Amino acid sequence: MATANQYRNDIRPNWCPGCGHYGVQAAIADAVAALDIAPEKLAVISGIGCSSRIGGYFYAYGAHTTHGRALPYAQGVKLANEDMNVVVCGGDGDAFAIGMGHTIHAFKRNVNVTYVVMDNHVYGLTKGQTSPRSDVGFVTKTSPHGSFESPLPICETAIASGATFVAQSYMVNRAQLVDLIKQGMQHEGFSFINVFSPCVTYNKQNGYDYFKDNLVNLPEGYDPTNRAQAFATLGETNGLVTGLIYQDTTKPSFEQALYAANGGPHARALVHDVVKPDADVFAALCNEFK
Ligand SMILES: Cc1ncc(C[n+]2csc(CCOP(=O)(O)OP(=O)(O)O)c2C)c(N)n1
Ligand code: SF4
Repeated sequence: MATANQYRNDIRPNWCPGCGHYGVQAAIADAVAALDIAPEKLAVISGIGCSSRIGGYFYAYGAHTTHGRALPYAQGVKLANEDMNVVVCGGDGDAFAIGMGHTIHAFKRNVNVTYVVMDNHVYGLTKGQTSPRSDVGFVTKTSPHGSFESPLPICETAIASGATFVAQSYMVNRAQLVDLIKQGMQHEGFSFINVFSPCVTYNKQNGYDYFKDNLVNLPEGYDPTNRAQAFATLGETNGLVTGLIYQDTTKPSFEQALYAANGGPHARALVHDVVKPDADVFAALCNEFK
Protein backbone atom coordinates (compact mmCIF):
# COMPACT_ATOMS: atom_id res chain seq x y z
CA MET A 1 0.00 0.00 0.00
CA ALA A 2 1.39 3.41 -0.97
CA THR A 3 1.87 6.15 1.63
CA ALA A 4 1.60 9.92 1.19
CA ASN A 5 5.32 10.25 2.03
CA GLN A 6 6.22 8.30 -1.10
CA TYR A 7 5.23 11.29 -3.25
CA ARG A 8 7.45 13.75 -1.35
CA ASN A 9 10.70 14.89 -2.85
CA ASP A 10 13.37 16.94 -1.07
CA ILE A 11 12.29 20.29 -2.54
CA ARG A 12 10.82 22.60 0.08
CA PRO A 13 7.77 24.54 -1.16
CA ASN A 14 8.41 28.28 -1.25
CA TRP A 15 4.78 29.21 -0.64
CA CYS A 16 4.15 31.87 2.04
CA PRO A 17 3.52 30.53 5.53
CA GLY A 18 -0.23 29.94 5.79
CA CYS A 19 -0.85 29.67 2.03
CA GLY A 20 -3.75 27.34 1.26
CA HIS A 21 -1.80 25.50 -1.43
CA TYR A 22 0.08 23.44 1.22
CA GLY A 23 -3.19 21.79 2.15
CA VAL A 24 -4.02 20.98 -1.46
CA GLN A 25 -0.64 19.33 -1.98
CA ALA A 26 -1.17 17.21 1.14
CA ALA A 27 -4.68 16.25 0.03
CA ILE A 28 -3.53 15.12 -3.42
CA ALA A 29 -0.77 13.03 -1.81
CA ASP A 30 -3.30 11.46 0.58
CA ALA A 31 -5.69 10.69 -2.27
CA VAL A 32 -3.15 9.03 -4.59
CA ALA A 33 -1.78 7.06 -1.62
CA ALA A 34 -5.27 5.87 -0.70
CA LEU A 35 -5.77 4.79 -4.33
CA ASP A 36 -2.40 2.98 -4.12
CA ILE A 37 -1.04 4.67 -7.24
CA ALA A 38 2.71 4.12 -7.66
CA PRO A 39 4.73 7.33 -8.21
CA GLU A 40 5.73 6.12 -11.67
CA LYS A 41 2.05 5.86 -12.58
CA LEU A 42 1.30 9.45 -11.54
CA ALA A 43 1.85 12.63 -13.57
CA VAL A 44 1.20 16.05 -12.02
CA ILE A 45 0.96 18.68 -14.77
CA SER A 46 0.65 22.37 -13.97
CA GLY A 47 0.61 25.81 -15.57
CA ILE A 48 2.21 28.92 -14.06
CA GLY A 49 1.40 30.57 -10.74
CA CYS A 50 2.13 29.97 -7.06
CA SER A 51 -0.35 27.09 -7.20
CA SER A 52 1.25 25.68 -10.34
CA ARG A 53 4.54 25.18 -8.50
CA ILE A 54 2.89 22.17 -6.90
CA GLY A 55 4.10 19.70 -9.52
CA GLY A 56 7.71 20.38 -8.55
CA TYR A 57 6.96 19.28 -5.01
CA PHE A 58 5.80 15.79 -5.96
CA TYR A 59 7.95 12.72 -6.43
CA ALA A 60 6.17 11.65 -9.62
CA TYR A 61 6.25 12.46 -13.33
CA GLY A 62 5.33 16.03 -14.05
CA ALA A 63 5.65 19.10 -16.19
CA HIS A 64 5.53 22.75 -15.18
CA THR A 65 4.19 24.01 -18.50
CA THR A 66 3.30 27.54 -19.61
CA HIS A 67 0.66 29.90 -18.24
CA GLY A 68 -2.83 28.57 -18.98
CA ARG A 69 -1.57 25.65 -21.02
CA ALA A 70 -1.47 22.77 -18.54
CA LEU A 71 -4.65 21.14 -19.85
CA PRO A 72 -3.64 20.54 -23.48
CA TYR A 73 -0.31 19.19 -22.25
CA ALA A 74 -1.99 16.93 -19.68
CA GLN A 75 -4.57 15.59 -22.13
CA GLY A 76 -1.71 14.70 -24.48
CA VAL A 77 0.10 12.89 -21.65
CA LYS A 78 -3.04 10.89 -20.92
CA LEU A 79 -3.82 10.02 -24.53
CA ALA A 80 -0.27 8.82 -25.10
CA ASN A 81 -0.05 6.96 -21.75
CA GLU A 82 -3.35 5.25 -21.25
CA ASP A 83 -2.27 3.69 -17.93
CA MET A 84 -0.94 6.93 -16.40
CA ASN A 85 -2.97 8.74 -13.72
CA VAL A 86 -2.92 12.42 -14.64
CA VAL A 87 -3.64 15.21 -12.15
CA VAL A 88 -3.65 18.73 -13.58
CA CYS A 89 -3.14 21.68 -11.22
CA GLY A 90 -3.26 25.44 -11.40
CA GLY A 91 -4.75 28.60 -9.98
CA ASP A 92 -7.95 30.43 -10.86
CA GLY A 93 -5.94 32.87 -12.97
CA ASP A 94 -4.18 30.11 -14.85
CA ALA A 95 -7.38 28.10 -15.34
CA PHE A 96 -10.10 30.71 -15.87
CA ALA A 97 -8.30 33.72 -17.39
CA ILE A 98 -5.50 32.94 -19.85
CA GLY A 99 -6.36 29.22 -19.85
CA MET A 100 -10.14 29.49 -20.08
CA GLY A 101 -10.30 28.52 -23.76
CA HIS A 102 -8.62 25.22 -22.94
CA THR A 103 -10.68 24.77 -19.78
CA ILE A 104 -14.01 25.06 -21.62
CA HIS A 105 -12.90 22.54 -24.23
CA ALA A 106 -11.61 20.15 -21.58
CA PHE A 107 -15.02 20.32 -19.87
CA LYS A 108 -16.73 19.22 -23.03
CA ARG A 109 -14.02 16.86 -24.35
CA ASN A 110 -14.10 14.55 -21.32
CA VAL A 111 -10.54 13.16 -21.38
CA ASN A 112 -9.90 11.08 -18.28
CA VAL A 113 -7.76 13.50 -16.24
CA THR A 114 -8.44 15.23 -12.91
CA TYR A 115 -8.22 19.02 -12.78
CA VAL A 116 -7.60 20.50 -9.32
CA VAL A 117 -7.86 24.30 -9.39
CA MET A 118 -6.59 26.24 -6.37
CA ASP A 119 -9.05 29.13 -6.27
CA ASN A 120 -7.88 32.08 -4.14
CA HIS A 121 -9.75 34.76 -6.17
CA VAL A 122 -6.46 36.56 -6.97
CA TYR A 123 -3.22 36.34 -8.96
CA GLY A 124 -0.75 35.48 -6.19
CA LEU A 125 2.50 34.95 -8.06
CA THR A 126 2.37 38.35 -9.78
CA LYS A 127 1.66 40.07 -6.46
CA GLY A 128 -2.09 40.53 -6.34
CA GLN A 129 -4.19 41.45 -9.38
CA THR A 130 -7.86 40.56 -9.85
CA SER A 131 -8.68 37.14 -11.29
CA PRO A 132 -11.90 36.09 -13.06
CA ARG A 133 -13.03 34.80 -9.65
CA SER A 134 -12.43 38.03 -7.71
CA ASP A 135 -15.38 39.54 -5.87
CA VAL A 136 -17.03 42.79 -6.96
CA GLY A 137 -15.31 45.59 -5.05
CA PHE A 138 -12.01 43.72 -4.59
CA VAL A 139 -9.34 46.41 -4.29
CA THR A 140 -5.92 45.72 -5.78
CA LYS A 141 -3.12 47.85 -7.20
CA THR A 142 -4.69 47.40 -10.64
CA SER A 143 -8.28 47.93 -9.42
CA PRO A 144 -7.89 50.83 -6.96
CA HIS A 145 -11.65 51.58 -7.08
CA GLY A 146 -12.50 47.91 -6.53
CA SER A 147 -13.27 45.34 -9.22
CA PHE A 148 -16.35 46.22 -11.27
CA GLU A 149 -16.71 42.73 -12.77
CA SER A 150 -18.82 39.93 -11.32
CA PRO A 151 -16.96 36.70 -10.53
CA LEU A 152 -17.19 33.89 -13.08
CA PRO A 153 -19.70 31.23 -11.90
CA ILE A 154 -17.26 28.47 -12.65
CA CYS A 155 -19.22 25.42 -11.53
CA GLU A 156 -22.28 26.49 -13.55
CA THR A 157 -19.98 27.14 -16.51
CA ALA A 158 -18.46 23.67 -16.16
CA ILE A 159 -21.82 21.91 -16.05
CA ALA A 160 -23.24 23.99 -18.90
CA SER A 161 -20.14 23.16 -20.98
CA GLY A 162 -20.63 19.41 -20.63
CA ALA A 163 -18.39 18.54 -17.68
CA THR A 164 -19.25 15.14 -16.22
CA PHE A 165 -17.73 15.55 -12.72
CA VAL A 166 -17.94 18.92 -10.98
CA ALA A 167 -16.97 19.24 -7.32
CA GLN A 168 -15.95 22.00 -5.01
CA SER A 169 -14.09 21.89 -1.71
CA TYR A 170 -12.11 23.90 0.82
CA MET A 171 -8.53 22.91 1.61
CA VAL A 172 -9.20 23.16 5.35
CA ASN A 173 -11.72 20.33 5.00
CA ARG A 174 -9.03 17.75 4.21
CA ALA A 175 -11.21 14.64 4.55
CA GLN A 176 -13.77 15.97 2.08
CA LEU A 177 -11.11 17.17 -0.35
CA VAL A 178 -9.24 13.84 -0.29
CA ASP A 179 -12.48 11.97 -0.87
CA LEU A 180 -13.45 14.21 -3.82
CA ILE A 181 -10.01 13.86 -5.43
CA LYS A 182 -10.25 10.07 -5.06
CA GLN A 183 -13.74 10.07 -6.57
CA GLY A 184 -12.58 12.36 -9.36
CA MET A 185 -9.65 10.12 -10.22
CA GLN A 186 -11.93 7.09 -10.28
CA HIS A 187 -14.48 8.86 -12.48
CA GLU A 188 -14.34 7.74 -16.12
CA GLY A 189 -13.85 11.07 -17.89
CA PHE A 190 -12.78 14.60 -16.99
CA SER A 191 -13.12 15.51 -13.31
CA PHE A 192 -13.04 19.12 -12.16
CA ILE A 193 -12.49 20.02 -8.52
CA ASN A 194 -12.47 23.72 -7.63
CA VAL A 195 -10.71 24.13 -4.28
CA PHE A 196 -10.89 27.29 -2.19
CA SER A 197 -7.27 27.86 -1.16
CA PRO A 198 -6.66 31.24 0.53
CA CYS A 199 -3.84 33.57 -0.49
CA VAL A 200 -2.89 35.05 2.86
CA THR A 201 -0.58 37.65 1.32
CA TYR A 202 -2.57 39.29 -1.50
CA ASN A 203 -6.19 38.56 -0.68
CA LYS A 204 -7.09 39.60 2.84
CA GLN A 205 -10.76 39.86 1.82
CA ASN A 206 -11.19 36.14 1.10
CA GLY A 207 -9.10 34.60 3.86
CA TYR A 208 -9.76 31.70 6.21
CA ASP A 209 -12.45 33.57 8.18
CA TYR A 210 -14.31 34.46 5.01
CA PHE A 211 -14.54 30.86 3.81
CA LYS A 212 -15.38 29.57 7.30
CA ASP A 213 -18.27 32.02 7.55
CA ASN A 214 -19.62 31.67 4.02
CA LEU A 215 -19.17 28.10 2.76
CA VAL A 216 -21.92 25.53 3.18
CA ASN A 217 -21.92 21.81 2.44
CA LEU A 218 -24.42 20.22 0.09
CA PRO A 219 -27.54 19.11 1.99
CA GLU A 220 -28.11 15.50 3.08
CA GLY A 221 -29.76 13.47 0.34
CA TYR A 222 -28.49 15.76 -2.44
CA ASP A 223 -28.49 13.93 -5.78
CA PRO A 224 -25.44 14.89 -7.91
CA THR A 225 -26.96 13.35 -11.02
CA ASN A 226 -29.78 15.93 -11.01
CA ARG A 227 -28.54 18.67 -13.34
CA ALA A 228 -31.39 21.10 -12.65
CA GLN A 229 -30.88 20.73 -8.91
CA ALA A 230 -27.16 21.37 -9.34
CA PHE A 231 -27.84 24.71 -11.06
CA ALA A 232 -30.50 25.63 -8.49
CA THR A 233 -28.18 24.83 -5.56
CA LEU A 234 -25.32 26.84 -7.04
CA GLY A 235 -27.67 29.78 -7.55
CA GLU A 236 -29.11 29.61 -4.04
CA THR A 237 -25.67 29.46 -2.41
CA ASN A 238 -24.04 31.98 -4.74
CA GLY A 239 -21.56 29.22 -5.65
CA LEU A 240 -20.24 28.98 -2.08
CA VAL A 241 -21.11 25.31 -1.68
CA THR A 242 -18.85 22.30 -1.26
CA GLY A 243 -19.23 18.64 -2.18
CA LEU A 244 -19.85 16.63 -5.35
CA ILE A 245 -22.17 19.03 -7.17
CA TYR A 246 -22.69 17.19 -10.44
CA GLN A 247 -21.78 13.83 -11.93
CA ASP A 248 -22.82 12.23 -15.20
CA THR A 249 -21.68 8.63 -15.59
CA THR A 250 -23.62 8.06 -18.79
CA LYS A 251 -21.45 10.07 -21.19
CA PRO A 252 -18.47 8.13 -22.58
CA SER A 253 -15.04 9.55 -21.91
CA PHE A 254 -13.08 10.85 -24.89
CA GLU A 255 -10.90 7.74 -24.77
CA GLN A 256 -13.86 5.36 -24.65
CA ALA A 257 -15.38 7.06 -27.69
CA LEU A 258 -12.04 7.14 -29.52
CA TYR A 259 -11.11 3.54 -28.83
CA ALA A 260 -14.60 2.36 -29.76
CA ALA A 261 -14.14 4.13 -33.09
CA ASN A 262 -10.55 3.13 -33.86
CA GLY A 263 -10.33 -0.27 -32.21
CA GLY A 264 -8.03 0.38 -29.24
CA PRO A 265 -5.50 2.60 -27.50
CA HIS A 266 -2.97 2.64 -30.36
CA ALA A 267 -1.37 5.79 -28.96
CA ARG A 268 0.20 3.69 -26.20
CA ALA A 269 2.73 2.47 -28.71
CA LEU A 270 4.06 6.00 -28.96
CA VAL A 271 5.38 6.00 -25.42
CA HIS A 272 6.18 2.33 -25.11
CA ASP A 273 8.24 2.25 -28.32
CA VAL A 274 11.98 2.50 -27.75
CA VAL A 275 13.21 5.25 -30.04
CA LYS A 276 16.89 5.01 -30.99
CA PRO A 277 17.73 7.63 -33.60
CA ASP A 278 21.19 7.53 -35.25
CA ALA A 279 23.73 9.78 -33.52
CA ASP A 280 23.84 12.26 -36.44
CA VAL A 281 20.02 12.45 -36.63
CA PHE A 282 19.91 13.07 -32.88
CA ALA A 283 22.62 15.76 -33.09
CA ALA A 284 20.75 17.51 -35.93
CA LEU A 285 17.58 17.43 -33.84
CA CYS A 286 19.37 18.94 -30.85
CA ASN A 287 20.84 21.66 -33.09
CA GLU A 288 17.36 22.70 -34.17
CA PHE A 289 16.57 23.64 -30.56
CA LYS A 290 19.82 25.48 -29.78
C1 LIG B 1 1.86 34.35 -21.01
C2 LIG B 1 2.00 34.82 -19.60
N1 LIG B 1 1.24 35.86 -19.20
C3 LIG B 1 1.33 36.30 -17.93
C4 LIG B 1 2.18 35.70 -17.04
C5 LIG B 1 2.30 36.25 -15.64
N2 LIG B 1 1.62 35.40 -14.67
C6 LIG B 1 2.29 34.41 -14.04
S1 LIG B 1 1.34 33.59 -12.94
C7 LIG B 1 0.02 34.60 -13.26
C8 LIG B 1 -1.28 34.44 -12.52
C9 LIG B 1 -1.20 33.56 -11.33
O1 LIG B 1 -2.43 33.47 -10.69
P1 LIG B 1 -3.14 32.09 -10.41
O2 LIG B 1 -3.13 31.22 -11.58
O3 LIG B 1 -4.49 32.40 -9.86
O4 LIG B 1 -2.22 31.38 -9.33
P2 LIG B 1 -1.77 31.82 -7.87
O5 LIG B 1 -0.43 32.47 -8.05
O6 LIG B 1 -2.78 32.77 -7.31
O7 LIG B 1 -1.69 30.54 -7.12
C10 LIG B 1 0.34 35.54 -14.23
C11 LIG B 1 -0.60 36.58 -14.74
C12 LIG B 1 2.95 34.61 -17.50
N3 LIG B 1 3.77 33.94 -16.71
N4 LIG B 1 2.83 34.19 -18.79
S1 SF4 C 1 1.44 34.93 -2.68
FE1 SF4 C 1 -0.49 34.02 -2.03
S2 SF4 C 1 -0.81 32.25 -3.40
FE2 SF4 C 1 1.36 32.86 -3.53
S3 SF4 C 1 2.43 31.57 -2.03
FE3 SF4 C 1 1.91 33.50 -1.02
S4 SF4 C 1 -0.06 33.10 -0.02
FE4 SF4 C 1 0.22 31.51 -1.56
